Amino acid sequence: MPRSKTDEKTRTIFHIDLDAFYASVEIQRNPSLKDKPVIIGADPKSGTGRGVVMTCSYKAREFGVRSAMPISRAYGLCPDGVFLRPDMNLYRVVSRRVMELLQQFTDRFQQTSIDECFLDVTETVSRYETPRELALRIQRELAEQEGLTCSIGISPNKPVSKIASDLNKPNGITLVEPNKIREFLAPLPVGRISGVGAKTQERLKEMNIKTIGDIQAFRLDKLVNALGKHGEYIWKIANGRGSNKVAEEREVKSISTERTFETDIDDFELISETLDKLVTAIHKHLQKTTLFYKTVTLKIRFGDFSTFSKSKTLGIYNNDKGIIASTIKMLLERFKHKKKKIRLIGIQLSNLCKFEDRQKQLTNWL
Ligand code: TTP
Ligand code: MG
Repeated sequence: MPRSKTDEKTRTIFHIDLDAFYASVEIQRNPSLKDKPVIIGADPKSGTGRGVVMTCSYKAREFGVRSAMPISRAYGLCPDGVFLRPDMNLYRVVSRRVMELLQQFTDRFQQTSIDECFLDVTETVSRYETPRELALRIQRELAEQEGLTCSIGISPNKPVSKIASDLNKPNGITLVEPNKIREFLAPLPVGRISGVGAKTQERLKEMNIKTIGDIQAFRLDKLVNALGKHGEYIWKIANGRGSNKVAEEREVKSISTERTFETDIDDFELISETLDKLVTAIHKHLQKTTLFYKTVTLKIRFGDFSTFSKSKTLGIYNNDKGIIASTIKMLLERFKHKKKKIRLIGIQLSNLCKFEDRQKQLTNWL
């Protein structure tokens, strides 16, 4: 049976992984840390601390510090390093903004961890000279908008792109041409395949399999006999036949944006100004989608971390900026009687529907 055009088409999958993510966010927040060994994790307590390193800057890696290493060992290797406790809230907020930025390059997007995602850019690359041009553009935007760097792996499938993104860190781009996948993989150790941990590596070693090339030379049925379904999974990846399915567009339940003030404030004029900026930002985001909203929510967190939100559900779906602004103004009035200083304000649009669905609804009424 002839295969459809899209089946035949070699897909272009990007795997994007941010470099030294938590450490890079800390350097972005405090640029005086640039070029210093920055280590995020438990308190080293002058070398007696318990707990581990979560990550560290590339400068710290020059001293031999690595993720998951005991913090006391890291202190021994790099006693003059800048040791910081993690600020997970900040990393989550930055991650969300980064992922929103990356999603703009395709609607086939799949986030796989706080700092990693796949993009199927098969359609997008047709607007660029080469896939590398698109990768450079993504790196540039990330640097300009967030001051962060990332490494990008490019190939026709997810597992190979993931392996590739790790090979030229930091700020690297590694492209594997479709007809060179097997030779690219062959010299790499089996542990490079995501999902091949210490236990599987041990089993494979017993069969004299150390590199991905050794798997390529191994018979599929024998590998399945030894490792069951996992064997088939590994064999397919080794032979360039891993999955290229990047999850389809997620169903977006809400769009939100928020801002934490440098110091807690009660100046309502400044709060209104900030809200105007948030309205502009959220509306800009909305315009990039085909979504309409029905519910507008204002969130406020006071200096004591107590958090409240007030919502208004409108009579109709719409995508109007003025309505967001006036609804937010109205909701803000309800907070004015509280005489507390404000730490954070945020806006959310929810009860979303796609423009196409809305048209369908309208025609149903005709
Ligand atoms: P990674 O992407 O594995 O690491 P990284 O971004 O710090 O560095 P690289 O340049 O090599 O990609 O993980 C992303 C974040 O997840 C990392 O910044 C901190 C966190 N993390 C832990 O908390 N514990 C761990 O053991 C690892 C590996 C990561
Ligand atoms: Mg990373």
